[in-house]
Amino acid sequence: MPVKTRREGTTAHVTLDVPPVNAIGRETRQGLIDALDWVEAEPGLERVILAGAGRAFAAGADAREFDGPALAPHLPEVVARIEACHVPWIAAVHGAALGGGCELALACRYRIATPDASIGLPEVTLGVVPGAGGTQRLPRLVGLKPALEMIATGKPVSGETALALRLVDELAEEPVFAAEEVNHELLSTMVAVGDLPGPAGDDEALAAAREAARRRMRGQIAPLRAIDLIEMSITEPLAEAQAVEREIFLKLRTGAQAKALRHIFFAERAARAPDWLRDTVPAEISRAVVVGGGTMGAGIAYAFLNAGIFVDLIETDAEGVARAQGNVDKIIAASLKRGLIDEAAAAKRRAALSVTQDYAIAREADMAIEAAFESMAVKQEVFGRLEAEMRPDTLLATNTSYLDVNEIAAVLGDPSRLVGLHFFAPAHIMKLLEIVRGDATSDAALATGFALARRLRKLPVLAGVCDGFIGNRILARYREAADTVMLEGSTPWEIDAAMVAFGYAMGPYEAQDLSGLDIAFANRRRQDATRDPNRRYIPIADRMVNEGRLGKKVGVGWYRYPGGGGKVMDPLIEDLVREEARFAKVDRRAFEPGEIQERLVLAMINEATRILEEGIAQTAADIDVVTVAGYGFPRWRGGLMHYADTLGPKAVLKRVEAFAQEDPVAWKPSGLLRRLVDAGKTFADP
Ligand code: T1G
Repeated sequence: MPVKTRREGTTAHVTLDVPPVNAIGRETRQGLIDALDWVEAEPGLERVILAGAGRAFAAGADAREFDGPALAPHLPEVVARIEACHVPWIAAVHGAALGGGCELALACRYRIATPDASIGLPEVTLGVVPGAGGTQRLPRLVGLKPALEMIATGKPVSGETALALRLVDELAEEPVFAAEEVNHELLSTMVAVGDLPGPAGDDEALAAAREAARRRMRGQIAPLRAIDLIEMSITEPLAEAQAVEREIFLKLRTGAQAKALRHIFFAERAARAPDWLRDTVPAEISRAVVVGGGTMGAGIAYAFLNAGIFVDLIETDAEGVARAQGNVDKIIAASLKRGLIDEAAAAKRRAALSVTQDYAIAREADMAIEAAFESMAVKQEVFGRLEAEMRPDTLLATNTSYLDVNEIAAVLGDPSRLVGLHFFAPAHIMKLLEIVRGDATSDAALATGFALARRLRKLPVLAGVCDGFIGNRILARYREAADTVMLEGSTPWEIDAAMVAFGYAMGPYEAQDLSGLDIAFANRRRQDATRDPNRRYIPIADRMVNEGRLGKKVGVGWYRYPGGGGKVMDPLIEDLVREEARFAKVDRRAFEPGEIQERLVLAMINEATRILEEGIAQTAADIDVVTVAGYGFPRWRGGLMHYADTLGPKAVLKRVEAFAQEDPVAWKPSGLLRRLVDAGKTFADP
């Protein structure tokens, strides 16, 4: 039964019970209608308390229903009946009251929440607008500006903030008990939210909200539609405005952006240990060694400290120890400054960290991860020392972003202990974690890696061993395609602008300036010995490094950064590129943004199909999680392979074959791409 009802004296309890988070599907809506019928037939009731079983009030409409037709009874009908019910309803909120869950609470006469509840209308993050009156009731209750902030960004508020906004009437650690105590007279005087007057107009706030939505959620339709609806709440009667809201919701729900955002939402939740690991018991990790206290090592250490894991950070010498301690302290101070932790939590983290040169401390550890210099010799030496000290059943992990995990494992007496845990900088913030399975990696090591990812609240994606695993291998093709377009006629800023127009927050060249051109340079040098001599090589990025243009950190890269400030175009780059084009005997031509986007994205898609074909990635959805969570692919396009499916394998193959006429090596279509077309399958098909 998705909705449970019981009577206690003059109180009716209506409880949503759809594990794990009370998503509101058709059966739940019908259950609420049945509960309303029951309440309206029961004599002598004075209040109805609406609550959620388990860890949430209600996570909102069941988004899995959005691909099909809207099924009666519809949520607006449920909301309207609750609001019109002759017995006042009280929402007793704990955990999440989001989307339709929040709209149910807005239909109630009175709202009580726990201080740490999460209340909001995040529909735009799924590419839709609230569809059960949220854009009309929330502004009536909290005013125009708070409603604009909450709905157009989709950000929920805590119970504490909700009280300050008057979104809830009371805070309580036990909302249901508090609901039983609400004064009956008070309850009977509460006005239905839908009967409140519309909010005062504020053209400045509306303009600011639209400008923010265009900037922060560029290319997305739902936020701007939501603002239009909120603006209607100022002047239009509820019924008329809600009809428009419902129409817009139904239209967006089946649109490309909503499908893409729903896809990535569920793909991220499917990013977990593969089924075949289900019966493998992961090791318990309470103490971890991190070798290397640079940016990555300190970030990894802090991610562990955040998860309540004790960390022994090992560095090579006293200077390294001091630097590592400083790096972790900087992160703690930044978290304090941003209000992510309080002083007590900061002290707890400091107390759970030790920084040392002494590998003997590894004897106490349940696992070790190295974030040492990206050199095979250095990493092998580190693992040799760790293995000598650690218990034989403990996990050994490498954070390498490129090096061969099998070669690293080769120095171990027991290579089955080794797994790649590829974090992304900043490691305590970026959610993506590539879990790299070496030839010898045991199921136990993998299971522990996935369990650790869950504990660190990361998005784990299983990757096979190859140069760059999943994300960096696709990134290398993206950059190669960009350099090719640049040599043949474009500029870094034209290419960046094209990819920003596609939906990236920043283009490939600005991104390189931020990360530093020397990292990729070092990787290209490492690949020199094995690079395909028949593959066209664009030397421009090498020349940049050789001329000291390492990126923002030195004030000049693909752009100049006068005074360490923002990027400015540098005419010298155009001369440099023209000269390299002359050396390469290339007749340059102009490239339109659309063609730049197509070449760079298709290059990534073609490489991604190779990654799937080789089993380096398990599914197309995994590649979507990697590209969105780790490489800035526009979330509202669903990820690289979801986007590829909007084009279709047939269209992708046709264009890749056209480009292959120019360069048969770089644009060789993968076998999988051809097979999908022949079979009439999509990239998402298993
Ligand atoms: N629909 C369907 N399934 C959902 C769901 C939803 N709205 N929310 C969560 N799940 C599933 C999720 O896929 C996972 O499944 C499990 O629940 C636990 O989720 C009409 C139109 C509530 C903060 O956008 O933000 O209402 O993997 O792993 O980390 O106006 O889930 O176990 O099989 O995320 O504790 C608006 C979406 C919908 C909220 C809990 N609501 N959900 O986080 O658990 S549109 C949202 C969340 C709408 C109305 C409109 C989070 C959470 P599985 P989880 P969590």
